[in-house]
Amino acid sequence: MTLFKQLLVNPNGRDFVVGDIHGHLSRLEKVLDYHQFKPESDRLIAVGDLINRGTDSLNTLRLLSEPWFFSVAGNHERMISQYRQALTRRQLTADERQKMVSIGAQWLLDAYDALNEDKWADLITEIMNLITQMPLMIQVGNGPEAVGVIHAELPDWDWSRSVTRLERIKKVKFWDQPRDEPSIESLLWGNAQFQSLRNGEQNDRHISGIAWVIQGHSVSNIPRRAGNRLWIDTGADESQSAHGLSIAELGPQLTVTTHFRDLRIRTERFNLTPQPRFHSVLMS
Ligand SMILES: [Mn+2]
Repeated sequence: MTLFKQLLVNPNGRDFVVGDIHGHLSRLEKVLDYHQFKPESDRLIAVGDLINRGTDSLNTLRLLSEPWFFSVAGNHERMISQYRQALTRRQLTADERQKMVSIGAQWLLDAYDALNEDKWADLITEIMNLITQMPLMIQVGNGPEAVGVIHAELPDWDWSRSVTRLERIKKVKFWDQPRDEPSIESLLWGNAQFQSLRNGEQNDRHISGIAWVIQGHSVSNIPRRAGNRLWIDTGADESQSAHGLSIAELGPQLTVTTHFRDLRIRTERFNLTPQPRFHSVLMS
């Protein structure tokens, strides 16, 4: 078992990729209804950060048990896993409790404080079992038409090299160990590429070896594209009407629909531009 998951092309239905849900399950359900999502044939792949801040983190996380639902892990799932021992033993320090509050994990603290020993053991075991099955990279399909899904930022400009890097780390070991794994940390936390895009820097570089890389983590009012990288976290957990939940339908074009809090809906289609054959890196 590795931290990379490959899905074959869906022969029977549609594939969607959704931005950071952060516990907003009822909003996700409305979005899926709008797109006439069919659980018997369609699939939904999430960019991670299923939990924290919203009103129903637990049942959002439980979507991982559904045959039609897949997700990479985000930094929020990672942070919870890093408190695994203290949570399981109910030995959170005051500082750790404060940290849980600050990341929006009050839902977990409430259960931690309220449940009896058996019920808490069952719940934290269930939560950790769900989190520790999550991969960090998902690839849908094969070859140049494949689409990659990650949470934050790829550690390498080549998709396959990033997969190789990831596969050096054992899944069980990654999720068991609270310490960071520097070689892949950007997958969970990286924000530099998005910042450079925001600063208006010319940066339409492509990730080679993949058609698209769809990612979340960095919040923007509308989906943002650079090269074949597409950020779709439009801030589902933010209270402002300018924010909402974005969902991309895979196909010859990417159709990205943002469902804003004030019920506005914005649809944008993205065509793949030809990928440069040579990288300027070769000149250096
Ligand atoms: Mn995140």
